[in-house]
Amino acid sequence: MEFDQFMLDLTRRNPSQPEFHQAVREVAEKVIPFINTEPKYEKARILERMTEPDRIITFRVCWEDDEGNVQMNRAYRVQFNNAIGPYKGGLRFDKSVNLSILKFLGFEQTFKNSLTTLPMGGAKGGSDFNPKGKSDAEVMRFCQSFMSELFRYIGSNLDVPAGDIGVGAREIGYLFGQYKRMSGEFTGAMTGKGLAFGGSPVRKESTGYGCVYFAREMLSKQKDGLENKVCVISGSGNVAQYTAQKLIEFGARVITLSDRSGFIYDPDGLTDEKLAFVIDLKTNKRAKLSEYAKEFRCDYHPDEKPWKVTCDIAFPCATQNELDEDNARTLLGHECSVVSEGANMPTTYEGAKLFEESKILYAPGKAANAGGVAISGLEMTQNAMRLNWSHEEVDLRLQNIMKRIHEQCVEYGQEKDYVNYVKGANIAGFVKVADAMISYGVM
Ligand code: NDP
Ligand code: 2IT
Repeated sequence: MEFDQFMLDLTRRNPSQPEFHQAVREVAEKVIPFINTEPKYEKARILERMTEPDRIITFRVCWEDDEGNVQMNRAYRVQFNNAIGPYKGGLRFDKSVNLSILKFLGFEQTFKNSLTTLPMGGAKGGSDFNPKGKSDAEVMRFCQSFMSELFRYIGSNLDVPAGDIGVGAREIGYLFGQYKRMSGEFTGAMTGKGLAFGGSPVRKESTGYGCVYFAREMLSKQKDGLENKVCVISGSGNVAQYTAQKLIEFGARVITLSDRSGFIYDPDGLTDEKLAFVIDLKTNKRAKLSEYAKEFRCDYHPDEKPWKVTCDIAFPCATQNELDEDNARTLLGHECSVVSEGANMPTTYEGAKLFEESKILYAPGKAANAGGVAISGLEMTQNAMRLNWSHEEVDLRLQNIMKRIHEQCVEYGQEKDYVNYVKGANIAGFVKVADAMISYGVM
């Protein structure tokens, strides 16, 4: 199988989808050399089949704003692959949402879910609805209208959505409430639910905690740890908040957070108290991070990203392509030696190449942020059993899952003098899905 020809065919078949091309390129680069040593995958054309979604559902969402104006958005569910379990993946509400972004996310999700060791296929969905500045009532009407259409395509054994950018506890509540009403049943057809209605302990914290647990695994293989490490985090939403919380608990120093309007630089480091302020500011007040700089008298850098700040470890936890080649070069120049991606594909193709070539500990999102969907998988398990585990039990399972993901990356990514985590994650994620697809024959 030839990489250039494969990518040419893919880009021809999917024009104007740069994020999707980028996600496939990063996988294909690692998986094609592997396929060339295992002829059964090429014969069954597994990679071609894995890069074509099972189906894409797209629909109109109409809703009324508080002034009585009719508003319209476009929404999607990309059901990418259900070879190893029901479709599973988040919903994103952001003005930037388009098919290229959701296809990249659904494709990544298939590999990530395979790595969790749990039985989940890959999917992603969302809408170009922009929740910024909307009232709770407007968000509720949008969510109800969105789910009135989506409900017929999801279900606890079919497709189980969850949150992502712009979809947090508030939105999941409205969406699940409408699902329950439309379907006439209470089933675990969504995850990230509130603890009062079938949610799992630790789900809210799981992506961030998992991302830190993964960094701990990488460091511990080098006989190192997180204590006293200086950490730069981007984002200040769900993933960034709980990445920061776990780092503080482990004795690391978190000196930045960011949002769309800039970043804060707090050289003393965040504390639990400062973090509680951030969580309230971003989750309840939905305000800007500049308020933090005012409250705690630290530097605020408007319209900038935090990558110029000297650190030992970087945790990009905001969005795709937020860390480019120049940023990567700056980080490496400052001797940053660990990058653990909380966001999905936060590093550009060129930036990721630099990290790989430098042989630092570089964990791609599909490995490092898999803790979120892993606990979603455990939420499904608990819903099916109709009982709930304790916080401690779920957290322990999360730590074990991140350990197993790390082991799989090492198994497939060990090179002579270092572990190539990108290679390891891509091949390990591929093998399980590919073998299942081969078992089913041609379909
Ligand atoms: P949230 O909506 O809770 O937070 C997103 C954060 O990123 C906010 O601080 C937001 O800024 C910032 N951000 C979003 N878009 C941009 C942009 N274009 N430029 C700069 N900053 C931006 O989302 P999550 O924390 O849930 O998701 C963050 C990332 O993690 C995403 O890549 C997501 O796909 C990934 N992820 C999430 C999981 C989860 O369980 N939630 C699981 C695995 C991965 P502002 O506050 O200004 O809006
Ligand atoms: O990107 C992701 O893994 C998520 N947004 C979480 C998906 C999920 O189903 O919990």
